Amino acid sequence: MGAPERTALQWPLGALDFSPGCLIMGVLNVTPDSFSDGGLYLDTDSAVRHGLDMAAAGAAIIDVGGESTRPGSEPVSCAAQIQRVVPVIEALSRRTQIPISVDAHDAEVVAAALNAGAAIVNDVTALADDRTAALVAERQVPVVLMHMQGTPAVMQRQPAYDDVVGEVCRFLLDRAEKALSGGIPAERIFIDPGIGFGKTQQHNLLLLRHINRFVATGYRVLVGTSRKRFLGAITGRDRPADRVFGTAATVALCATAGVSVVRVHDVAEMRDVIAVVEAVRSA
Ligand code: PMM
Repeated sequence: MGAPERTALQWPLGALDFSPGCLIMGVLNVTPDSFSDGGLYLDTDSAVRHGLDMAAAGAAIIDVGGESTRPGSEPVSCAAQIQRVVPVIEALSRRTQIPISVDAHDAEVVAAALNAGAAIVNDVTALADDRTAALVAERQVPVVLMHMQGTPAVMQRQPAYDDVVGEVCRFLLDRAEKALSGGIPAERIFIDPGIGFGKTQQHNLLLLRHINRFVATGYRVLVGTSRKRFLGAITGRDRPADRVFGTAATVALCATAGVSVVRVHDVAEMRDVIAVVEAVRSA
């Protein structure tokens, strides 16, 4: 397969137009402990305000999560995740036209989020739970399949691969195959190499360097590098909020390579980065 076509994706609950190029998914973590925005949007009002601000700044999707997946983090109960994300998704989906995704993998949380108005499932376990896969198929929503080695609690202890790009690509193609056979059409499947999820510095860099291999699968690719630790290791910036320019470099690389969506915290800044890349690409 070649690169995915830059056309519109439509489904019963929403639409995304890829013709302008790479789209932005704005990160909205309703958690006390996410590495960058943890604790900032724990109350519904401030979370909704931030979501609307990101939409106004140019986000095409708002990604709402109720469980931190930072290295070393422990799972959060479904009930707690639901309590965090449902009021935010309900309010946001009433107040903005853009699709809301839920960053969750448990079927119970995903079902509650879809009932509250979410229109995309962002699953960092790549549909490990068959019940979640069945829900995605039944509700006819797009899904992000992300690669992770291990679980957040242990994933950074000793990440190991013989060929990180080949193995991550193979895993994502296998999961995409499984999704297809479960009734999810190819155009609704996004694949994501999972930067920082069970990867060393070198693994992250190799995945980005060869991101074109993922684009060449024909599936739409989503990449999340925003403010992550590997950028701090390169730039010497300890505070996630100081990693915006580092993030910008990766967003420029991804947009140039034909990545369909970048998941970022700094929406206005990355919108400019992408606008310039796309202007050059289409000159
Ligand atoms: N990264 C985080 C959380 N969810 N989902 C996808 N699809 N890809 C990612 O890279 C990803 C994700 C961790 O970052 P956060 O704490 O800023 O949400």
